Amino acid sequence: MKFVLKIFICLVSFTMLGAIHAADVKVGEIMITDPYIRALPASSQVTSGYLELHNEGHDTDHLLSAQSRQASRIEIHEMRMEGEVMRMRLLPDGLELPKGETVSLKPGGYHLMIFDPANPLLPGETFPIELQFAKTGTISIDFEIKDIDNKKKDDSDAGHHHHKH
Ligand SMILES: [Cu+2]
Repeated sequence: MKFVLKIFICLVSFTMLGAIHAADVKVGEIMITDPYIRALPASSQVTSGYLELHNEGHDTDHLLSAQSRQASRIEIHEMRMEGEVMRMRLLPDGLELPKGETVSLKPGGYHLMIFDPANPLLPGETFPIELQFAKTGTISIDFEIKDIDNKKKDDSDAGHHHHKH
């Protein structure tokens, strides 16, 4: 089953709060907005990645997996409340991307779990991740490294600190 993937990349930069924001990227029918990972101290062995995926096509697509040449592995995770406990779990089948809808990977919800990222993760630099989609194929994205803990001290994503593998 071979096919030639025609890639149309549309770069749209825009400003937010006066700063240059990460570019949107469109490949096939998938629009990717604001891809970033969490900057962490050099001793950290795991961090998380976030982005928005908008499926502009007429069919459901799936984010199946992700990897990076700068990490030992990447998993697709879900974080949610079970009773009063915030829990995180691996989504072995990835994420469904219904047609016409936006699926957000964000702190406290879906995220990419990045194991053994190459250090240091310096804010303002980028981190390459390849995303595999069922229909769209592979998309390579440079995720911006952001020091989000400095901006949101009481981030509800703190459950990551208890995450062990
Ligand atoms: Cu996780």
